[in-house]
Amino acid sequence: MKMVFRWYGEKDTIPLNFIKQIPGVVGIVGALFDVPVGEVWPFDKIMKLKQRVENEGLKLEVIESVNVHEDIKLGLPSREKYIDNYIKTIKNLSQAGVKVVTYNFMPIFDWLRTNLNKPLEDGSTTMEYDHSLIENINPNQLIENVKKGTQGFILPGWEWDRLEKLEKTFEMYKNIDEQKLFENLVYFLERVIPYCEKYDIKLAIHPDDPPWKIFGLPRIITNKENIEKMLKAVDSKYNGLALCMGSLGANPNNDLPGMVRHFGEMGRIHFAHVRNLKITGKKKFHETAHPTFCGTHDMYEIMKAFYEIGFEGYIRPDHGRMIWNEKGTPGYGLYDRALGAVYLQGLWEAISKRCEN
Ligand SMILES: [Mn+2]
Repeated sequence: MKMVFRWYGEKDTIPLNFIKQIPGVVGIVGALFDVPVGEVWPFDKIMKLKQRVENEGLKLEVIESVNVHEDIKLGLPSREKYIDNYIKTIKNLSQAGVKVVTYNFMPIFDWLRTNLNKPLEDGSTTMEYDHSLIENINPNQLIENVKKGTQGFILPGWEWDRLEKLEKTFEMYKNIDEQKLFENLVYFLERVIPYCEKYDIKLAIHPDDPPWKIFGLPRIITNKENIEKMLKAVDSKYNGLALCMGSLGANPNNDLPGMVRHFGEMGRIHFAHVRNLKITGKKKFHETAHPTFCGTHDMYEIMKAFYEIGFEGYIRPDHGRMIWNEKGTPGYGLYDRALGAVYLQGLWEAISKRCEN
């Protein structure tokens, strides 16, 4: 297991040398945030980021994310150009020493919350999702709420320009059901995976967050069955997973340690987000600190599953609360994620010593 930490580049409120000071963190999970979705990531820009990260004694082996252009998800003829660009980006990343590239295949929206600043009893704030609120507002209102909630900080996965054309995009998804979206994903993978094999880049899909339909849009990476179907459709170890415990864990029917064991034994988990959350109702949850007692999921059992499959990939702590008056991107402050990184390593050490003796 290699512990890594997400970093948003020069606009991040957290300096790289602070990340370096978190015990056990060996690298950052990065991206180029100024290249529009669908365009090729220039090699020199990737190298500049790599150099910057390596100057601080950290590694840049995981990218999150190279986002997939909407035309690929929609299966439009223009997808060919965007897939060609994706392949060129894969090649450039490979030449810069990157090992894993994360992406997702969620229509229009990336991860979604209804409150980015929910106060908890201890005075910290966290992100919450309540499906009943989504049912009563239109997507434009939701976007406005999210925008306000960020308090001016960057929000990963949310491209405001793109979201301005929302009605038109929704119209285009009218005839895209789960089956069609799945076919478009397979088409993309069939074109890209041979190049991932050639350039030795593991492609890792992030599950849909939350793992159910929103605003009538299809979601296809939400549970063991549909993940299995996706892995088998293009049966290469380069077609793998960025298994996010937080995303999948919002549905209490998902057996998280079981999924780690199952997909781990298939050799298809390349990257994992490990965090906790608290389910508080039907399709309602908020994020919590990482330890087991803070939320719904048993983090010991999750880490034990990773240990037992002999996991050698990358793990990062995921969304944290905002604590100690920190201001920054919701879910991506320094303090709570640093506590998470150390806690997960504590579990790992205890599990490994117990198993060895
Ligand atoms: Mn995640």
